[in-house]
Amino acid sequence: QDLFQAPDYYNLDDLLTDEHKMVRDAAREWVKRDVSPIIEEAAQEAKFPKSIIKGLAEIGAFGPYIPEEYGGAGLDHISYGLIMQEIERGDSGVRSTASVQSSLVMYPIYKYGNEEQRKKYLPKLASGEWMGCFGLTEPDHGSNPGGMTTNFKDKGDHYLLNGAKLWISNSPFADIAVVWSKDENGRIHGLIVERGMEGFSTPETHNKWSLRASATGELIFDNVKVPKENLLPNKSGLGAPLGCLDSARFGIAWGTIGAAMDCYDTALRYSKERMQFGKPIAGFQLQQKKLAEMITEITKAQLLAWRLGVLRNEGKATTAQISMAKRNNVAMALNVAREARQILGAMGITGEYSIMRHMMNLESVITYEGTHDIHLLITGMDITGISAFK
Ligand code: TGC
Ligand code: FAD
Repeated sequence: QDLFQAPDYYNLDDLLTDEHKMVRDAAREWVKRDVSPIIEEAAQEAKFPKSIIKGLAEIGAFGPYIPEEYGGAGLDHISYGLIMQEIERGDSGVRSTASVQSSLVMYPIYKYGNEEQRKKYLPKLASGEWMGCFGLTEPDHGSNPGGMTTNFKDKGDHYLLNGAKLWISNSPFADIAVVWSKDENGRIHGLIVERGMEGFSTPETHNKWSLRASATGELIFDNVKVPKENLLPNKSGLGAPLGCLDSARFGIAWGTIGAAMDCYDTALRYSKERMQFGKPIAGFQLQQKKLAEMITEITKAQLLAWRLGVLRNEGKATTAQISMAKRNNVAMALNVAREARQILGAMGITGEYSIMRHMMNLESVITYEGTHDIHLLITGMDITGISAFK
């Protein structure tokens, strides 16, 4: 791990500013020092390593692009992407924690919340003192969140919330949840639900073979009285949660490059050292094909992410462009992980190396934040003008 080199086959560093490189290198150093040594054991034990929360906050992973006046790091979107890339080089589950906190909890509070809500929640979320989660998916509504049944009723001085969310990252330990639910007219709104509110529970989901170092769970609302001041007032409708997903999917498009880089780097080094038939396996054409295709795909993914970052900084990146990059880069990383694992032979299935863990993690990443199929259909809808969902 200490020898990790991020492949930069097309000199993409030349496209980055000094600030980008500084932010990325700080994240990389932290991952090497504080994540890589502990993450395999955490994954084996299926425990979220809470010790890393402070470090995540220190490298600016909680709200990188949220303005400094609210405790964020005030960086641009490429910096956000680079931080996600470095974290996911360590583990997709750790990146999940950062994605959720930044894009799915801080972003909606910043964008759709009022000034009191921003001041109350954002600084504590940026420092990691409070952790958040994002409740959109329900047991019967995953790809189609617009069909959600979680709902709230206006009871005069409070809202009464009922329903359930499933597959929620960070829910078992989160202090607050941004919950999407329908009002009496069927309109979707965001509510901030706080741990400790009566009728609110967050049971953990066990037996995952993927993202084992990330805690996943349910959100159950049984007549929860939510104060009226906890409703996010500035946007409603399905577009509100979907806007948050744009930000999280952007981070995943970058993050998965990190997982792919780690797999490639590990496989390249292993192939140069592992001798069979009297020579390093790196000398066999079949292994060179795998490695050459990996670096080609990583390089293409880097270019896609960088350009998307420029567009996002300019406020021009569309949902469909983000979908294309999320879909392409996750699939790329999963393919790289599968090929890299084979290069390591039997060693590839052990926890001595990170590849199998990345591979299993990426099976979640290709499903969450919109499945591989859904992103293809978003592209299809964009280029044809016809929705396959209606
Ligand atoms: P559709 O009719 O297309 O849109 C409904 C309304 O929303 C507007 N809209 C957007 N607004 C802002 N930003 C966007 N990206 C938007 N996309 C759409 C749209 O204009 C419309 O507005 P209006 O005013 O006309 O009502 O909606 P649909 O019901 O047909 O669904 C479209 C579809 C299938 C693409 C969407 O539902 C979707 O993306 N489904 C996938 C669900 C998903 O990604 N869930 C993710 C849950 S969170 C998660 O997985 C976290 S994992 C975190 C981790 O650990 O890292
Ligand atoms: P389904 O929607 O049931 O899809 C099943 C299959 O059908 C998929 O292959 C899908 O592509 C396909 N399919 C569905 N609709 C169509 C269609 N119209 N056309 C063609 N094929 C279709 N959600 C949150 O809200 N917050 C979180 O923090 C969160 N964290 C997660 C963490 C993990 C580890 C996982 C695994 C999931 C998480 N999710 C979270 C949920 C995630 O977003 C959903 O799993 C995802 O959106 C897919 O929903 P589903 O699992 O219900 O699959």
